[in-house]
Amino acid sequence: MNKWKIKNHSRGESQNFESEQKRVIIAMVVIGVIVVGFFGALVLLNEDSFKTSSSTQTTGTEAKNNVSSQDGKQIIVLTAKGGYTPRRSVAKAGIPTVLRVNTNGTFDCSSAIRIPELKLSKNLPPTGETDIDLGTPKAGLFSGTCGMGMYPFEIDFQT
Ligand SMILES: [Cu+2]
Repeated sequence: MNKWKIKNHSRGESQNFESEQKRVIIAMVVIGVIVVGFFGALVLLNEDSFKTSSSTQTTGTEAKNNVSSQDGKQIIVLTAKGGYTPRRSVAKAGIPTVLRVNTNGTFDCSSAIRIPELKLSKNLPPTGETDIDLGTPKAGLFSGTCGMGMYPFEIDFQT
C-alpha cells in the first residue's frame, strides 16, 4: 500500500496509471472469485442432483406402486427418459400383463425400446403413453433395454 501512496505523491502523472493497474487487479480478483464460486456451486448442484437421482432409483427398486391392475390386467408403468424408471419392477407372474411406457419430452435413445424376449423393437413417441402387451408372463426376470442396449430395465415376475 505504501508503494501506491509514495508514487501518488511524487508523481501526479503516474497516479492514473497506477490506479488503472489497481482496478485491473481488483477486477481480475473479482472475476476469479465469481468463476471459482460459480464452478463450486455447479459441482455442489451436480452432487446434489446425483444423490437425489440415486436415492430415487433405490426407492424405485423395491417400489411396487408402478404396478396396478386394470380390467383384469396387470399394468406395469415405466417412464422412459434418460433410461427407464423404475429400473427394476416387481410384478406377479401368471397374469395378463401390459407394460405401459410413458414418455415426456423423451428425445434420448430410451425412446427406442427393445425387448429381446418378445423380439420387439419399438420407437416411442417423444411424449405419450405406449402399451406393450407382455402376454401372460411366467415367473422369472424379464428384461429390456434402449435401442443401443445402454439403458436396461427389468421386471421380476414372481409367483
Ligand atoms: Cu441407448
